[in-house]
Amino acid sequence: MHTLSNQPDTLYASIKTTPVPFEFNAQVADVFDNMIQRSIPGYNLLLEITGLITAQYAQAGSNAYDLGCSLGAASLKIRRNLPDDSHLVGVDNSAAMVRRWRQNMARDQGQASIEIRQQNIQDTIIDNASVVVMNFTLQFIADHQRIDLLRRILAGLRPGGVLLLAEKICFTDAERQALMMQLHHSFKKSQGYSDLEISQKRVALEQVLIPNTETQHRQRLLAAGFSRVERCLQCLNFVTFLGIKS
Ligand code: GEK
Repeated sequence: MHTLSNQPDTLYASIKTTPVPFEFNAQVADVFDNMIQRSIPGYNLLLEITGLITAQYAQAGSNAYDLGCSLGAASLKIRRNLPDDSHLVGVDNSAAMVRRWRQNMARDQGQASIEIRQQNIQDTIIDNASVVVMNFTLQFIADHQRIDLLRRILAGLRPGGVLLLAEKICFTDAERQALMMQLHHSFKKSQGYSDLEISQKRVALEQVLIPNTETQHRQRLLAAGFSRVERCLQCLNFVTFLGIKS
């Protein structure tokens, strides 16, 4: 298991009298590695898969992108699996995340050149790409704008290039939705979060993280122009899709 910081996440441990919408500020960035590993079942496995997909699809002399790169956990896996003559671009609009990405990547010995952009992923230029990774970030983009971002990613990919897209999903079947939410709650409890922490975090995320169903994701990826869409990982209500450009 990787560690980018060992600070435990206790941000929601005490009672919040006025709930504040979740944001990726310095407090969150300080504990983010611990937070994401304890909140997303299968997160470390996804990082391994990100490395495998990069090794399989990265093309010589191309660019790789990590959209919503946070502390750089996926960026490190991508870089270690890129050909030496590739270029890795991390994009995140949080200054606190970008600062820590720089520090974490500076300790890495990889050969591929790197660049970080503090920018909205909707504005970033994507070109000459063979691998684009967007793990748990599309869910923070306004729902009606998601298709345009996917179209821009597709347009920036070389033929044979891929998008790895990981997202929290929801379910139209009410029983399945309730079961998955309950299992996710149990997962977080097993990671040491209290009921209070879990419910306060849920309220903070409610207006900010808007999940889609698996069908919505598949249809939108196909509508954006990806010729094949494969589900390559699912842990409870967290799914990873591989979109391939022919
Ligand atoms: C990982 N991929 O470790 N433009 C740029 N960045 C954004 C935007 C935006 N519009 N919206 C959110 N972010 C990472 C985890 S976290 C997921 C990704 C989570 C950034 C935000 O600042 C944060 O760093 C990241 O996307 C989402 O695998 O916390 O659930």
